[in-house]
Amino acid sequence: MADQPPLSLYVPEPAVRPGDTPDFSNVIIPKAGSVDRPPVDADPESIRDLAFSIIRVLNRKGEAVGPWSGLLTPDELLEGLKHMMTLRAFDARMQTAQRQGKTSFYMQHMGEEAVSCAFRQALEPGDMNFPTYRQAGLLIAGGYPMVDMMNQIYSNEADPLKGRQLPIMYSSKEHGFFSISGNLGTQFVQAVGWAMASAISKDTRVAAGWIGDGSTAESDFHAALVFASTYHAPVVLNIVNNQWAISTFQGIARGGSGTFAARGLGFGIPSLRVDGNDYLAVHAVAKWAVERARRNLGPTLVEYVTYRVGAHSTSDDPSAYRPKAESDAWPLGDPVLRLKNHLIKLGAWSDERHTQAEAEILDTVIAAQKEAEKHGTLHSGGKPSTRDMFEGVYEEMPPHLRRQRQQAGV
Ligand SMILES: Cc1ncc(C[n+]2csc(CCOP(=O)(O)OP(=O)(O)O)c2C)c(N)n1
Ligand SMILES: [Mg+2]
Repeated sequence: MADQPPLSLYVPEPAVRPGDTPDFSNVIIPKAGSVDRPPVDADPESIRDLAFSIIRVLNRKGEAVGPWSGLLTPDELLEGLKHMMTLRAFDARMQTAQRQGKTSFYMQHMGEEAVSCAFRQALEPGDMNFPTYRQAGLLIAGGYPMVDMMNQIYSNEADPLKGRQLPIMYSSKEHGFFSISGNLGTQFVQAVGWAMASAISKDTRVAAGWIGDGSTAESDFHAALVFASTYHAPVVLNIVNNQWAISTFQGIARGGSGTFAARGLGFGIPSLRVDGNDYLAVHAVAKWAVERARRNLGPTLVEYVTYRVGAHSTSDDPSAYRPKAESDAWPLGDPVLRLKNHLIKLGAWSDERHTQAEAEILDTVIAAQKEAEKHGTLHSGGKPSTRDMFEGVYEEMPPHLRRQRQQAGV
């Protein structure tokens, strides 16, 4: 073997680094309306190309085109626009609140608002999401009170989770939002397990699992695909490819070729890629996948192609690892602007009405914030009581906790 060149490993590298010109030439974007819409019971073998393309509805002129269009009325689209605008305004206020020391930690959704807001509209009451910290749009679009989210962010006396979770790790069974697990990847196995339980108990509710591009490298991702495909679990498996996993570019988890969606093909799972910044496309694909689950046709894997515009969290500074202007160069645009332009094109909206709606939404968010701050913020006002720490976990408190509570004198 002495005449063989030495072996070496391939280590994927991002195309550009801080100071370089952004380069998204590797993101191949098909024309809006150009990807087929197969029937939901299509043979997975016959739709393999959907894992390598990008389903898009809104074209550059703001028109909705092609076989995935036409599912939502102008009123429903307007509602969707307001959900995304609310999430964006909420994020901006909470980001500032963190800088003001009112909370320890916050994570924004900037640029990814369409993914969770539009997906939520494809579900029925009783369906269950297993989300990550980047899907608060499921709650905003699902009608969960903003003030409850803020109470948790502030860890105040009205925190619905009583200080047991990180500020943004919400939980609401009634809103189909399973407690966020901090250990990424677990959402996928939990969603598949919940979906299997729903089928075993002959229920009609379906589940949705959520994972980021980086987290698909966790073994839980693959284990979930094994169980979902073997038992045809009624679950939608969502991969949000926002190009970054903190400072790690998506090519590390994906490897040098293929797509995240294509990982489902080896399991025989119908796998689709969709423009994550196109509210209409996200909703149409979500509907397709949810219908498959509901009709007992089994799992669907969906990759949302999007971009994380903001920092990973309030503890992160992206200028250390990517060009400052990279988000401006992202070729799929801004989801809020794209839906706004579509509604203007339909004659259902205008710049003036948009500006007015922005002001009204900001007022609503500020009012919720004032209400939450009456109950305290991180360093001032009321806190969850020490007694609360012992409640709400066990139906009947075990003896060791009773002893500890006595020792704490509460
Ligand atoms: C099992 C596990 N490993 C590591 C972390 C630390 N961590 C938190 S967020 C994150 C990046 C995740 O990136 P991605 O999956 O792409 O999701 P995104 O934040 O982009 O939505 C990491 C590594 C974690 N929470 N859980
Ligand atoms: Mg990511």
